[in-house]
Amino acid sequence: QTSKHREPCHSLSLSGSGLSRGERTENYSPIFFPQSDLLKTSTMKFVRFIMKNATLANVPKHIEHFAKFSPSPLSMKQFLDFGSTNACEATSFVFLRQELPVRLSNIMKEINLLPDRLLTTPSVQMVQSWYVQSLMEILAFLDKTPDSHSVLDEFVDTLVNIRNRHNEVVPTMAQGVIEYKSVFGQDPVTNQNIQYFLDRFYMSRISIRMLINQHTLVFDGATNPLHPNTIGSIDPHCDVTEVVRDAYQSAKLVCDQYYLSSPDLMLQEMNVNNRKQPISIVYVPSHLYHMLFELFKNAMRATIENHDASNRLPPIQVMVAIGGEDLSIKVSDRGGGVPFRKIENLFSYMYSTAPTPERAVSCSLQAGFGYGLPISRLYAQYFQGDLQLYSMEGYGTDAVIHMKALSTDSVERLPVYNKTALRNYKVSQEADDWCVPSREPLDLTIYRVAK
Ligand code: W6P
Repeated sequence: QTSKHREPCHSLSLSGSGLSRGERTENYSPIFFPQSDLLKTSTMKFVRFIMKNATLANVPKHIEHFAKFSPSPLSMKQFLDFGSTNACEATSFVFLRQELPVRLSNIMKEINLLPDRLLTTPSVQMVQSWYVQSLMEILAFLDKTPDSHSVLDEFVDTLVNIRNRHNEVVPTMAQGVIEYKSVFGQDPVTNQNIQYFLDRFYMSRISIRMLINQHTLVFDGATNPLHPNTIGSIDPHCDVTEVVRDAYQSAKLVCDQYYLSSPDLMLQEMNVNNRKQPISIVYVPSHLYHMLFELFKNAMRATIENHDASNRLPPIQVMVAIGGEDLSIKVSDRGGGVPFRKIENLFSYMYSTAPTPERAVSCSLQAGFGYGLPISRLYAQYFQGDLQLYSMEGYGTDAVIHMKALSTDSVERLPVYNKTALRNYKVSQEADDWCVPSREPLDLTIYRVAK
C-alpha cells in the first residue's frame, strides 16, 4: 500500500500468539520420582497448569478489584513524555500493569451487563474470553520486578501478543449483532442500548490499543524509518493537509477501481494565527487518516451516484481551519445529501450491519459495509474532538471533523464504569415523554358542543 499514514499491520507477527490451552500435563506425582530434567520440566508444566487455573478462578475477583479504579486519561503531553529521551521503560511498565487491568476490568463489567440474549452469542463469548485471557496475562506481571531487562522484554512480547489476539474484535462483535438481529430483529430500544455499549466498548479498545502501541513502539529500541520524528504513533508536528491529500489519494484509488472515475479534490486552508504557516498539530496521523479516508469514500460514492458519468463531477471541497482552540476539517460533497431523519442511522451499529458479506467484498465503497462512520467519530472524540454530518437533502453533505488545536486540550476521553453507567444498562421499557404523532387527523366532531 502506498499510504504513509496507515497504521502498520500489527497482525503479521502471529508467532507465539496461541494460548497454551491444551498444555500437556503428565499425571505422575513428582514427589516419588528422582528429579530428572525431563521430570522437572513436567513438574513445572504441571505447576503452571494448576496456577493458571487458580488465576482463571480468581478472574472475577480481579475484575471486581480493578473495576473499582477509574481509568486515568492521559494527555498528549503525557504520551510524549513517556516517549521522550529520558523516558523510562520501567516507569511505563509499572504504569501499564496497573492501568491496563483497570481499563480492561472497567469495560469487562459492562460486557457482563449486556442482555443475556446478546452476551450468550458465540461471538460475544469469544470476545469475552479474549479479554479474560489478556487480563490474566497482564496480572502475571504484578509480582515481577521492573528492574529486570528480561521482565521488561517479556512484557513487550505479551503486549504484542494481546494486541494480535484482539485484532478481530470489531468484525466479531458485528457478527454478534448480526446473530442477535437474525433471532430477535431490530427495534429502537435495542438499537439505543447496543449503541451505548459499543460506543463505550470501542472507545475503551481504541484507548487500550493506544497505550499498547505507545509502549511497544517506544521501547522496541528502533526508530520508525518511515516516520523518524514520531513518538510512538504520535506526530508532534502532524501536517494535516498532507494527511488529507494522502487519504484522498487512497480513496480515489478505490473509487477509480469500482466506478472508473472519481471527483477532484479542492483543498483550502485557513490559519488565523499565522497565514504563512502550514497547519500542524500534535496528533496520531493514523487516526486522522482513518477518519478522512472514511469521509472521502462516502463523499465520492455520493458524488458519483448522483451524477451521470457523461457530466463532469463536482469536486470534493475540503477546508482546513485552525483557530485558538479548534482545528476543523470540513469535507463537502455535492452528492445529493441524506434526509435529516436518516443521519443518525449512518452512525448506528445495529442499522448499519448488513448480514451479507458478499456485498462488502464486491463493493468496498458501499456504505453499509459497517462501522466506518461510528468508529471514525470515536477516533475524533477520543482526543476531545467530534465528527458531525450536516446534510441538505437535494444538494450535498458537509462532514466536519473537529479537533483540539492545543495539545494541552488533547486528553483521552474514556468511559468509566460507575453507577451512572450501570443505570444505563437497566433499561425499562417506559413510555416516551413525547407524544407519538398520529397518522389519522384528529376527529374534531367528538368535541362539537350541542346547541
Ligand atoms: C453523503 C453521505 C455521507 C456520509 C459521510 C460523509 C459524506 C457523505 N455524503 O451523501
